[in-house]
Amino acid sequence: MIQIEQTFMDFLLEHQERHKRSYHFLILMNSILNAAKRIQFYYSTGALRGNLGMTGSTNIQGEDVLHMDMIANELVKHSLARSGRVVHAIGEEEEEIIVMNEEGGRYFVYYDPMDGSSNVPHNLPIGLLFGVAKRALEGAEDMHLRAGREYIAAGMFVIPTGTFTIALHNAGCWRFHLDETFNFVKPTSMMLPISKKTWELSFNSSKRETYAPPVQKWIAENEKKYRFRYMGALAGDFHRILLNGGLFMYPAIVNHPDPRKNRPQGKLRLMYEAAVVAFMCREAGGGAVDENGKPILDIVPEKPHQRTALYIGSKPLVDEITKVLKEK
Ligand code: AFP
Repeated sequence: MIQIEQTFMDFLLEHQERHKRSYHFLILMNSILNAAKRIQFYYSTGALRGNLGMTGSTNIQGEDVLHMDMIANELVKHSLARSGRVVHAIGEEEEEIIVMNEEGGRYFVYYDPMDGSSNVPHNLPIGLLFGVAKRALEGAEDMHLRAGREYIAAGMFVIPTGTFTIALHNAGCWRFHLDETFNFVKPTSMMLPISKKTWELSFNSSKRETYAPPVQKWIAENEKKYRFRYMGALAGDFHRILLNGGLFMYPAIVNHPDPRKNRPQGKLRLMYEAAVVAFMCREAGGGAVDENGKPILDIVPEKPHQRTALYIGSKPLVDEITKVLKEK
């Protein structure tokens, strides 16, 4: 008898039918999977095709745009539009809200098509991050920007490793792996480990002196207790935290020797970076807060590319750092 692995779409179909939900979400997720597979292909062949370089232009975030940023963004936008299920989308490379099917669309999608672009020239892991929220099906839809707690799903593809992790509202956090038939298969439930044995700390150590002194003090008192790992791509670093436990931090920059380089509002983008991993972390039994110790999922965005500080991971460590942040 041959071993036939359960695919993500099998898994999602069962989930939708178990909860007597529509097939619209399957069609949306299929479009996101198509985009991820195409990004995986372009990135894996990037060096051969000469696509790992710069375009010479800068994006809304003031960052240099890579060819792969553009390619990934085009692939995601194309797939979402083709699904016909998206009211509007917000993407890291797009200044404005991307209006798609305002009449017939059912979902809002927030995405970072190429997270960790500093790894691209080295063909090292990058991420496709996405969050999904649903429009009001009864009554008028006010098109407000959704807080993380309103998301119905959030996920990330770590490319080119072929891993896909998705969380569904009140239905857990699941990891899938790309098989030889280019299907994501073998659903594995992800829960942050209780035992501290494998816990890790992850932050940009070269910036620690620019963090708030109480945060620096907490790091100095705790860093010898845990392994340190940092790859400079949220998707990759959070991918590790989900399996090993611990704490990933991208604190506010408030103590930079050059005050113009301070970032009291944080660096990471709220809607398509922080809220995405925070939603997944909640479903995996963890927590996530901002620089004031406020739950990331409770932050109501005022603008699409709003930034935030992020402290995310195992609940006991998040509770510890929340206490420090609230007392500062
Ligand atoms: P890009 O996607 O713009 O490269 O930014 C990556 C990121 O938003 C996030 O993935 C990393 O955790 C963080 O920035 C890395 O920032 P540093 O290079 O300052 O450590």
